Amino acid sequence: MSSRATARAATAQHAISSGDHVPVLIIGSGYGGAVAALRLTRAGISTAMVEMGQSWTTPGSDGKIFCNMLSPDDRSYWFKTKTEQPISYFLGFPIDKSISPSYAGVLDAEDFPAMRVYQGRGVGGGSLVNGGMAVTPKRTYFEEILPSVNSDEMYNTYFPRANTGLGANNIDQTWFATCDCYQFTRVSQTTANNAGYSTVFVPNVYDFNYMKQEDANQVPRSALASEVIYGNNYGKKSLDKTYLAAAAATGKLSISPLHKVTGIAPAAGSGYTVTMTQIDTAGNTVASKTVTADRVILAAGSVGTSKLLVAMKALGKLPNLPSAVGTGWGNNGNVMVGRAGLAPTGQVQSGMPCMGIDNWADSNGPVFAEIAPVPANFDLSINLYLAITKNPNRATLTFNSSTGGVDLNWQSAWSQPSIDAASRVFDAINSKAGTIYRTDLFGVYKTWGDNFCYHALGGCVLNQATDNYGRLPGYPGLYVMDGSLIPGSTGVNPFVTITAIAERNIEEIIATDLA
Ligand code: FAE
Repeated sequence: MSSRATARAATAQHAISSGDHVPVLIIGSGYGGAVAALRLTRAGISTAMVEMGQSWTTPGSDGKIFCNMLSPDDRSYWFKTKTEQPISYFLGFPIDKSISPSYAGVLDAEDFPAMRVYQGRGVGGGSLVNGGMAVTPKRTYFEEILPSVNSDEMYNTYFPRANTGLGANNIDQTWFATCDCYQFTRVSQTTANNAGYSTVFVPNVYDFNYMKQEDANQVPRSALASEVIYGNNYGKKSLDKTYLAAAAATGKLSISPLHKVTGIAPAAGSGYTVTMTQIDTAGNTVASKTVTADRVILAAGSVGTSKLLVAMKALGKLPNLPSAVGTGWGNNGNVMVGRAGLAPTGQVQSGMPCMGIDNWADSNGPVFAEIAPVPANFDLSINLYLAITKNPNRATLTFNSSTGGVDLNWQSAWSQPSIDAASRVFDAINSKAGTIYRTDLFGVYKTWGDNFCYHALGGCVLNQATDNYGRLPGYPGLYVMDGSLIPGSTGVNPFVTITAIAERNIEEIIATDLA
């Protein structure tokens, strides 16, 4: 433990210093931040990035940077002493495990009263922990959710640019048809197709050629070794290997990990004063810093950016922010569900999903259901799904003056439209296949995982809380560039949408504001 902490701390040696003045400061290193960093640095602009999580570059005592899902240790969670797994029960019994010490782990499970929001923490944000599914939204739905955005430009230029930058690739369908590690997907596919639902292959940023080599025992295993939500040691093209690596190669990017921004206010004259706390991996405060920046890009994710802006408005630091800041938050209609499958689903399951059940065209309740693995390393004959639904409910983030924190008012009952839509699909599949729901994975006799989400979106919606390119009105040089711009739903897994919108917005901002 101590050798790992020491080695990792060394990666922060280029940390931003108190009193520094920088041309551009990016808060957060997920998709929006990484795109901004690459395009700004390629335009010759020196850019400083601060990230509350650590830089995941140094192996621990086991020789691995990340732990796997079967043996979670302190690296798994952001300052917890017990895992908070999405599937936290099995056969009705709690299966979360103790982890210690409390540590700056890679996955945060941030709890609000009726919603747990999973988020990545570290240089690379959510790309470190996600399933890598790189899905371009359906054009008609994109036009519905973001009507102010020119969809010709998006589908001709920015979605292709995003997919290239992210390194999205497609599975070899011949290999898919026979490999053991996607047996669970084939079982789901067959039962869905038999019930009349179509299934689609989806691209992923995990290198499928690497996965094939894993399968052939030619390289160390990652996707086939139960590595996903606590990080992948090999194979995945997370942002630190794509956008951020390319930005760093310009020599114009500095990244300060373990720096959490706590305040933003206009500086005397122009620009912004940004306050931040530097911590060590045990959570101790190392330094409190104040820097100034000509321009600040908030890329702290839907929850992170919304919390900062809502608090700054309420505390009078950015009092003129629009009232739409903090509104329009949604969970992309996420609900999780398991089926007890009749056919064996395979002992070794790839952690990277490659297929979805596409029932989005159903006007009674659109569903796009990711066929998710259960990487338990033995055959449980479970079919698991993360269903993305068109849930109209939206929550608001508000400042709580008694706690000093920001609340999210999502209500449990608001997940019902998601459950209704997903049940239509899975009731039909179960009925045709003669299978049943698992009721033991999300609680005791609880069928739906409806109190957590992977896809937090909104809170600072494009063309509502910002202008049509992410500029915050009344505050020149202050921008939003992440999932908070997307109005609570995008109909598929969201990071391609976030990346493409960031590509579009930063191009306009560089051309217009920084020329
Ligand atoms: P994000 O990637 O969350 O980056 C924000 C960064 O800002 C984080 O690194 C934070 O630590 C940092 N930060 C926050 N507050 C502060 C602060 N005050 N000071 C400094 N730094 C701060 O934001 N999406 C897909 O498209 N496909 C998938 O297969 C998929 N699977 C997922 C699986 C899991 C388990 C999870 C949790 C998410 C998954 N997602 C998936 C969602 C996806 O990762 C998420 O939408 C994006 O990461 C959001 O990108 P942002 O740039 O908005």
